[in-house]
Parts: sequence; C-alpha cells; structure tokens
Amino acid sequence: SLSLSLSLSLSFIHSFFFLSFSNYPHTEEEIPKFADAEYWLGYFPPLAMKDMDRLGLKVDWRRAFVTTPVNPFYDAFVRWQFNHLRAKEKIKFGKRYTIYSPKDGQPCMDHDRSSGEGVGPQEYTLIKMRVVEPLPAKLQPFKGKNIFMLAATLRPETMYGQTNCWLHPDISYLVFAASTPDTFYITATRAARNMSFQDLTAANGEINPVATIKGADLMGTALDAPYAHYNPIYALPMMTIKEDKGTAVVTSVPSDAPDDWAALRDLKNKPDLRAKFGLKDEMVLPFDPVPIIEIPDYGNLAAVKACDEFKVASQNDRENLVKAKDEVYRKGFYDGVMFIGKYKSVTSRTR
Ligand code: A2H
Repeated sequence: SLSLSLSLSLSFIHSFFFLSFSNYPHTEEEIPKFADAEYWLGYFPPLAMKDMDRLGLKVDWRRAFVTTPVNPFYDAFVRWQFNHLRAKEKIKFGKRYTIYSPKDGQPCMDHDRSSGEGVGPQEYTLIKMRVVEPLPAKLQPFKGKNIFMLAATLRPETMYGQTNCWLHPDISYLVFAASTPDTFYITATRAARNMSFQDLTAANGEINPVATIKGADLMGTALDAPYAHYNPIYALPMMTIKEDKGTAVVTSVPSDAPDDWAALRDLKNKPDLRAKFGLKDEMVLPFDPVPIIEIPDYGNLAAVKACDEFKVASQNDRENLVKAKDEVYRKGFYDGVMFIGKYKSVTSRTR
C-alpha cells in the first residue's frame, strides 16, 4: 500500500476510472472543465481514494502526492535526478522510432489515439536501387542525377538473390528530393511523408515533390541494386503490392520469397503479360532465382520448391501462397544456412 500511495501517477488513476464512474454521478456540466488539461488532477484522485478506502485498502493518504509539474517539489526532484543521470551519461536526448503526430508535433501513444491502438513502428531496411540508363521517358528529366527506387525489406540478408524490382502498375509513385544534393528517391507518397520525419529529406516533415509517375510508366526501368547477382535488374509489375506498406517498391528475391517467385514465374510463362506492360524478353527471361540459403532436406531454392509443393497457381493464388510462405519462412528461419556473403554459415541458431 505504501507504493500505491506514493504514485498517484497517470496509469494509477487510469486503472480506477471504472470504479469511479460506476459509483459517482458525473454531470454533463462537468465535461467542458476537462478542456483544462489539469482539471482532472483535482477531480479523479479524491474519487479514486474514496473507492480504494471502500475496497478496504489501508492506505496512508498523508503520503499521497501528484507526480507532474503541478507539484513543484516533485518536479524539482525529477529534474535533479535527470540532471545527475545526464551528467553521468546514463541517459541522452535524441530521436527514436515511434508513432508520431505531425499535427501535435509529438509522439502519439496508444491510449491517445482515436483509432489504431496497438499499432507500433515497423522497421524496414531500405534498398537503394539506382536507376541506370536507358531511362524511361518519364524519368528523362533526371538524366545525370542520382535517382533511386527505394525498396523496403525485412530480409536484407537475402539481397544477394535479387532478380528484379516490383512496382504496382496502378500506384502513383512520387519522385522527391533527398536530403543529399542532386539526389532523388522514388516511393509511394505515404512512405515519402514518413521519411520526411526521419531525416531523409532536407527539412523535417517537408517533402519536395518533383514528379508523380504511374507504376505502369516505370515498368522496364533498369536498376543497379546493391549486392545483386545480376546487373542491371528491371522494374516489373506485381499485382499484390499494397500502397500502404513499406514504400510500395519491393525488391524481388524469388529463391526465398514465394510471392516473388509466383510473380516472376507469371511473367516468364506469359508472353501476353510481358507485352501488356511493354517488357522485352531480356528483362525477364534471363533472370532465374539465385541460390543463397540452404535448408536441410529442402534445398537451396526454398520458395520455388514450396510453390510447387503447395501448387501455387499464380501470384493471385492467395490461399496456397499463405501455406507456401508459412513453410518457407519457418524452415528458413530455424534451419536455413546462408552460403554467400558476410553471413556465410550463419543460422538463426548460431546468431
Ligand atoms: B521482403 P510485412 Cl526474401 N506490398 O523482402 C507487398 N509486399 C511488400 C510491400 C508492399 N507494399 N512492401 C514490402 N513487401 C514485402 C524480401 C523478402 C521479404 C524475403 C522473404 C520474406 C519477405 C524480398 N522480397 O517478407 O507485411 C517485402 O518482401 C516476408 C514478410 O511488413 C518485405 O520483406 O511483414 C515484406 O513484404 C514486408 O512484409
């Protein structure tokens, strides 16, 4: 009970809301008073104390105090503590990933949201895929500049197996200026906005848009992708790309991602599909999956094997793709061994 009485903090009050509401009449007239952010500090604690007394808790309320800056003594104590911790370099001020509200200029935690409770930041690795000659018509104005498609991936260790880049033909991609001079990035608009808060544009929260281009007009763009076995690789269409995930630019690793193999196989098997997007055969046909991870009893092209095993018919065969992905990701994670690059011979068991 001592610790209870010591911490009349936000979370403490929060857990007693229910009791207070059920036992005391709250009037409509009271509500506008809460527009003053400090009003509740005087409103709820007495109700919570009363409830706890009624519950039979033996609390020494003489020790109760408020743990916010409205209590100058407590505030001074916390300041003192933080100054000491800072002097000893135990704490520092800086940026971290969080759900952020541009409107309020501050992080927006779970309970402060009207929707999206439980949503957390997802960290992706961005792969800078350099656009190289010959530029498609819509990218001609960027001749001689550094211009990159930014693919978001959760599996950066698989980049040795890249065979192409995926774009959705119907998504409008934004070309915007990067924080470094003469450099431009291509992503979905939403991703550009998120990046502008992460030091990837010149001014915080500001995007300098230079062009908007439909995915269909970027098909066949030649790219130089880091660590890729093939150079160049090409931007190709994938119908299952989501506009609101990552950057809506996806790098393709058909050896280990069933979605990627299914979509690449569609293009390889269907000349009509290639023709529809104005793709030349040499942008698709020479690109076979590259073995990079060996899974005991499964081989070194896990996604290809799983797509066969689960009879994945096409990139739109969602049901069987789910099964294939479950299998490949689980087996790859526990038993996969990389046999190329910096993480050669590393498995999740030896990591
Ligand atoms: B991963 P999560 Cl080898 N639409 O990268 C559809 N898929 C997208 C996407 C979008 N807008 N943005 C990213 N992705 C893909 C490599 C990879 C990936 C391998 C194996 C598994 C894997 C090569 N493609 O992801 O929904 C990207 O593909 C398994 C989940 O945020 C990205 O990582 O969990 C992954 O989905 C992000 O998925």
